Amino acid sequence: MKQLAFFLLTLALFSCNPGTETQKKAQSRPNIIFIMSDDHAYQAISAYSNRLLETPNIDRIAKQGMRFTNACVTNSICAPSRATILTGKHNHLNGKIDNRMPFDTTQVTFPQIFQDNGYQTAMFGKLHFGNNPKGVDEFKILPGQGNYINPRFITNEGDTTITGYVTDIITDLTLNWLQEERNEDEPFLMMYLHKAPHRPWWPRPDKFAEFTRKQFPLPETLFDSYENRGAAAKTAEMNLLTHMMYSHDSKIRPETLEEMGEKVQPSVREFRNSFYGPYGRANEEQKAAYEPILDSINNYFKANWPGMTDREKMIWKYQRYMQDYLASISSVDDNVGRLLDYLDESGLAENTIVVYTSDQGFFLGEHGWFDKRFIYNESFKTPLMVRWPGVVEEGSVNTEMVQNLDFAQTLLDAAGMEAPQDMQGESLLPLLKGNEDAWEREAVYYHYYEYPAVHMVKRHYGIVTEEYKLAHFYHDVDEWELYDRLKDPNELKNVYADPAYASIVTKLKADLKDLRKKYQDSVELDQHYIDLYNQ
Ligand code: SGN
Ligand code: CA
Repeated sequence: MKQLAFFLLTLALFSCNPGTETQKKAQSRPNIIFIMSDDHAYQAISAYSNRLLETPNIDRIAKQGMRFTNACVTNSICAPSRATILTGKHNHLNGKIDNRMPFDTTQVTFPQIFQDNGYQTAMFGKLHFGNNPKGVDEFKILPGQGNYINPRFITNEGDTTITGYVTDIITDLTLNWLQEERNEDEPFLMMYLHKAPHRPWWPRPDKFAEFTRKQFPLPETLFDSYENRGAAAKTAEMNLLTHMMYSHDSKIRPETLEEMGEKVQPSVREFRNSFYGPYGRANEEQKAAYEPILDSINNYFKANWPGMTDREKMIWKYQRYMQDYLASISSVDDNVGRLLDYLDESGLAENTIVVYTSDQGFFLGEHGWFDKRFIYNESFKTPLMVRWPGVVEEGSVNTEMVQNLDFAQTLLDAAGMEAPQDMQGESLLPLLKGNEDAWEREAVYYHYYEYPAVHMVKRHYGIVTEEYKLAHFYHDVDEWELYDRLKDPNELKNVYADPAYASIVTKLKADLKDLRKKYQDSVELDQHYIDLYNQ
């Protein structure tokens, strides 16, 4: 009996040990799926707010992991945000201050470190740099912004065009790599990068039909007149009524506009290219699915637009905008669901970190705007959710000020790799493990550059704490703005000159100076980038 018990115990220990070891090894080298959408506002994720849309699949990541409510970017624009994510450095150091500057590929990016440490790495979707990505074994990326319909991809083996809808295709490529191409014995890093819901918001035909039947609640600040704000808000060109384009954005056919002549502005030639550029890629079968929906939008416009007041026009444009933007996200959500289902079915879910984020936030009619760029909340903040079974507590919420600057170090830390000394973020691992005491950051630094350019948002940098936001618009103008984030969450009143805030201004200015120093930004660099831009 004793002998049998001993035998069983030895067997149990023996069979247990390798299991635990494998588990440990797997836990220390988890797979990573980094999902990033383009311009996906947190206001359009139901884990944050279901005012506009249900996103049950993206919400699964939040429900089974951690949702960050104060995640933000260092510079609210596409390619710079991606450069910050990849290098773990602010744009004034990685040099990718705006969408135009080339990305310096001699820099170390975090996928390269994964690759060097025995991870398989892959990237599918939108990167936005002209250069091919480094550090990824396999990639199929959209050139520049890419296209919604029948998109072209740059790959290791040359260019290819794939028939279909971009969000579905990027997911097909991702799933195919996971199922067929990777080596099951090694961990992987997958960069799964959606183009949607970037402008000009072309949904898949079925979603287009579904969402054009919906109406959405208006944001409180849709009719903002930019009083009590600075010059930058007043001169920005991203107002729905004034700057959103009929054809390019609202899907009014150039022919409709020509027919209406004087009743619409501005010139119709501009609309033809921007409408038939993206839509002209559709084949006959695809067009047949879009046409009836385009007919109904166009017929409504023809019949009603000339008689509408400005207020009614604004509301109509907002509804058209939301219909297409949210329909595009609905496809992202379905496809994230396909990926999560596969992770569950294959058993990969258990040892895979899943991150969901966007390259920045977006205005969904708040302040009457679309687009991003500003340090103001809707564009400054970005969605962030992280699922890691057994490590991150299910359904947890974190309110700390974290940034896209932190992503590289976080993922390296999670996989047990050393981050280069010159990365400027902080690993979020303590927060992910629920150890908030280990987190000391109280303020973040922001710097936007792309001016003059589309949407005309002036250059500015600033400091943001949970309570306040102080921004300096330093180019073209010399203006400061201060917002009391707790008392004025919609950021409608610049209180910089209010004597009641004088001591706060003094303190924040000193802290901002320290932050600029800490991150090695300076007046000289500001000027350097203005000079470079003017060359
Ligand atoms: C395009 C868009 C702009 C957008 C920039 C940058 N116009 O120029 O509205 O601000 O990209 O976006 S569109 O012709 O594509 O509709 S970013 O996400 O790449 O930074
Ligand atoms: Ca973007």
